[in-house]
Amino acid sequence: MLINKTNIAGLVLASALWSQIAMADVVEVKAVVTKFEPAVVFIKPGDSVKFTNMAGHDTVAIEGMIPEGAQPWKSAMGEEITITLDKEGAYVYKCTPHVGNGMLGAIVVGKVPPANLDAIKAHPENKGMIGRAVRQLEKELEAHK
Ligand SMILES: [Cu+2]
Repeated sequence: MLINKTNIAGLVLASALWSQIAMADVVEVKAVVTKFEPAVVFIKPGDSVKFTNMAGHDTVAIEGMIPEGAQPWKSAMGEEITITLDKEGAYVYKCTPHVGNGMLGAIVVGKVPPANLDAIKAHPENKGMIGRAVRQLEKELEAHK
C-alpha cells in the first residue's frame, strides 16, 4: 500500500472505530416471570442491551419516552433481541402482554440525569403502570448520582 496522507487518515479512523467497538459493552436484561431484571440499566453510548429469556415476552420502546430523534425498537414475541443505543438519554420500554403487570424497564445512555427526563415526566402516558416505571427510573437516577 502506498503511504500517503489519505491512507494515514484512513488508518487513524479505522483504529479509532476499532477501539470504540472493542470498548462497547453488551448488558443483559432478563425477562423473569413478569419483570425485566434489572429494570433500570446504565450504559455508555454505543453499548448494547441483549434481552434474554424472552419466551412469551416482547420489548417495545414507548413512543415519546425515548430521546428525540432516537430509533425506537419493537421485538417479535419471544425474540432475544440485541439493541445498540448511540443516542444519549433515557429509554422507557414495555412488554406488550404484561404492561398491565408492570413489566416495564428503562435504559439510561450516557449522562445522568438524562436530558429527556423532563419530557418523560411530562408525557401524558406517565400514569398507571408506566408512571410506576418512570418513578422507579427517577429513584434509580437519584441513587446513581
Ligand atoms: Cu412480558
